[in-house]
Amino acid sequence: MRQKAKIETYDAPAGGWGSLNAVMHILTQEEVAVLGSEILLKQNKPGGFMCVSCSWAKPAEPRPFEFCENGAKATAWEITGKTVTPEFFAQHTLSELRSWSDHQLEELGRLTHPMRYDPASDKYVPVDWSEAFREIGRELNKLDPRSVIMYTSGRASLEASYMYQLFGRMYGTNNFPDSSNMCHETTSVALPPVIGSPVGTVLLGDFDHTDCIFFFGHNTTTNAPRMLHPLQEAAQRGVPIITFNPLRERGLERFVNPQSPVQMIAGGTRISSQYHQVRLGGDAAAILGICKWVIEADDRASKDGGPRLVDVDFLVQHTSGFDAFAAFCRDQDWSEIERASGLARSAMREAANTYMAANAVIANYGMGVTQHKHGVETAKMIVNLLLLRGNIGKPGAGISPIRGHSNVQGQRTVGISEKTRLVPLDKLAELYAFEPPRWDGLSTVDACEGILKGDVGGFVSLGGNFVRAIPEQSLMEPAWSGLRLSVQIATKLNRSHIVPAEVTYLLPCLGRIEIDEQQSGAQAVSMEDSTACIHGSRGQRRPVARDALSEPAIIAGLAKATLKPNPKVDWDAWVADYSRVREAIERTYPDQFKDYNKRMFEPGGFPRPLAARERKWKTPNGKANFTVPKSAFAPPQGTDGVYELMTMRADGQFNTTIYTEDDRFRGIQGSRYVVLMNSVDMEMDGLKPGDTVTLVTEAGDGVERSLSELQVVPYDIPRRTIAGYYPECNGLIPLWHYAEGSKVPAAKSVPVRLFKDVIPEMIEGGEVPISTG
Ligand SMILES: Nc1nc2c(c(=O)[nH]1)N[C@H]1C(S)=C(S)[C@@H](COP(=O)(O)OP(=O)(O)OC[C@H]3O[C@@H](n4cnc5c(=O)[nH]c(N)nc54)[C@H](O)[C@@H]3O)O[C@H]1N2
Ligand SMILES: Nc1nc2c(c(=O)[nH]1)N[C@H]1C(S)=C(S)[C@@H](COP(=O)(O)OP(=O)(O)OC[C@H]3O[C@@H](n4cnc5c(=O)[nH]c(N)nc54)[C@H](O)[C@@H]3O)O[C@H]1N2
Ligand SMILES: [Mo]
Repeated sequence: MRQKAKIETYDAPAGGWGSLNAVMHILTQEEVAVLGSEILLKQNKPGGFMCVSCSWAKPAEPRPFEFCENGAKATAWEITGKTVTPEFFAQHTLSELRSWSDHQLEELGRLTHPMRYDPASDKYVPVDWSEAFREIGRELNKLDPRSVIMYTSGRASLEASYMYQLFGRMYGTNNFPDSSNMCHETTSVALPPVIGSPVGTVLLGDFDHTDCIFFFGHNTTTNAPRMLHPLQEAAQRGVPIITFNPLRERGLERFVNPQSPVQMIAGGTRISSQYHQVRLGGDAAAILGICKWVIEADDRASKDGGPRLVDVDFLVQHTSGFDAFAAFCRDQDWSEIERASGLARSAMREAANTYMAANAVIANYGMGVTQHKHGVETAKMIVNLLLLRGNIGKPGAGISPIRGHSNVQGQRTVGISEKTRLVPLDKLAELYAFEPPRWDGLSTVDACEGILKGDVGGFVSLGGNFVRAIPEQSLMEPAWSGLRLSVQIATKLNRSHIVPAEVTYLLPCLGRIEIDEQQSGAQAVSMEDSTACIHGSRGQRRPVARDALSEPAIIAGLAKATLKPNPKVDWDAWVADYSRVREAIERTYPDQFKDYNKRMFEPGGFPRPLAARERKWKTPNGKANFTVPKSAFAPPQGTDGVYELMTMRADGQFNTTIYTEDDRFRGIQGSRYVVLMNSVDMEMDGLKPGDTVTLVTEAGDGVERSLSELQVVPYDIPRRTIAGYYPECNGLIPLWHYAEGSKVPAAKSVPVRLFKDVIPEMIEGGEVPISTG
């Protein structure tokens, strides 16, 4: 039986005293109280270390405490005094550990020693680094490089990521799926053809000049809390913030800056001035509605000779496809738009009026856009909206996809990509005198398909928790035993480490907050934030695990053991002094990383040059392009008793890392096995708060995917939409259920049926279906 969740309405603002309490709690839990709090003062400051949590921009003039509640949790979690040692592994088989929860596994602390799996005892046993490298090198050389996956989670530095991709390509593979393949790959696919940049165009300073902010599908308070500071400042200036989210997120309503004594007493600032509870996956239709209002208002202005409501000069000079898009908008029927968006036309008019009154508009978005079947198209609709009034490439305006991991954007910048067209292969070939593979590699979903088919021989993981983050767990975990080799480079124990292949290694690495001593002294690393600014980061704390190596040292060790010596790549020299790696990155990308070593500690980071910011469009036709949506009108959801399930993050987690079982702002405590549900649906289905249900995926492919004992929680969410937590619900997502074009798993809309749980002894046949439509 699972623990019951305690449900309490959270009606305090986000931030405030609750945040301070949560920070104190995690510091104590992780046994880092005194030291931790000193280290927190260096978080996200020039010369200090860059937070290991989210990728939000770091200001040039930081606040005294430039960290948030969740950043503090992430720091405490990494510099914990707890360790998981060879003695621990001697006492536990992997079969036993597989019954532990995600929280229990990571809560054990930092991995201290390289380990090899011993199938006979079903345990990890200690191994020397040199032996581990040698054996992994030998195994890799026995495998076809095409059958080897080299996964990266978005935390590794630019230096480590560059070395990793070079190692992989010299070995012979382009199979570089990244956590981005489950995240903002939708953005990376959507934006290049329309604005010629795969990343956002907004800089932190733009928030000082904007006069309207849109938010689509991002839970900012929990997932990029430092962003609340510029938002709060903007809100105090009277800037409207228009939020689109099916779920009423408490944290997007009011915020108290825990660093401001006055606000702590006064009760904070409103964040969202309009809150539109759009239908799940209905954003493209909602934006279409807004665009239709703008275009029709402009048609009237044009007819009456009044001031135009679209930016005519910008449209003429910079864009292509406006006429077709405008015609499409005029043609659409309001009743269809209302049905598909779940919003009244008056709500869309309200948003359109605010949009038209603003001179500079920023549009932010997160996983509520990217993790949908039509996510690519929705991201393009956001661009359409911005282009109408020239809101890209001017101060205070732009598109702002809010990336997840702290360096996920940067990894793509330095060559972690399965798509060869995004990687300067010729340059790599020229610099290092080798012939890189020219075929496109496997994305995350492709890699999973390959593993299921038995085509994959080896899996190397630079961080992350692949088996837990992907869809289709019930098929994927058993398939893992078909792999010959699994190499896991990690800081903390997680599920991916205890699902073994034939040959399995667990290699402990230093975290970013730790002092990384190499031959030339303590090393710094760097990362790219969500606004394409590069920051240096210096470790601050002596490593807890004395046998752990840095990521660059581990990659170099693997590379030297696997590859034939190449006089053009001196792996040892790179490890001795990471500034040499940065020189190599600069040689590979001279425009992007000019004077890299000199500029990496510039306050606020140094911005990479992005043509779209200057209104130069690196698209095939040299213009910013409007797109006519093909699928803005998703079929009606929730018919025939099917619900649409979104899987999301709680306040007490970082992805698969579960700090606590609580979701403070949503008022849920003590359990993550819950389903948030509209109270009318509950009534129709005869459910009371606290009843438990089983979800069964409606896929029609013969695979059974279900999850039981989920406690029902009434919530302010649209009818026929339910919400549960990632990663607990991941087994419900079919592998083939992903965003068209980007293959990002459509984790935000999984069709499921809902059955009330009954105690099995009481009724024969187990469960009683109650979801009848
Ligand atoms: N503390 C903390 N910080 C994190 C993370 C973490 O786990 N914990 N994870 C990091 C990572 S890797 C990422 S990618 C980001 C993720 O940050 P988010 O993008 O905020 O991700 P989710 O928590 O999955 O929440 C998505 C939000 O989208 C809404 N939503 C769902 N479907 C729709 C829809 O159809 N339309 C609209 N408009 N909204 C919708 C949900 O209600 C929810 O509020 O955060 C990063 N930062
Ligand atoms: N259903 C559903 N599934 C999702 C999502 C969703 O919203 N819903 N979100 C998706 C998204 S946006 C993402 S980004 C992915 C995340 O997928 P991943 O990035 O693969 O997963 P994480 O949970 O971030 O990885 C945590 C592990 O990273 C390791 N680690 C931490 N720090 C370091 C370090 O410095 N170096 C190394 N080598 N290892 C380290 C630790 O061992 C820790 O256990 O999940 C995706 N999956
Ligand atoms: Mo992410």
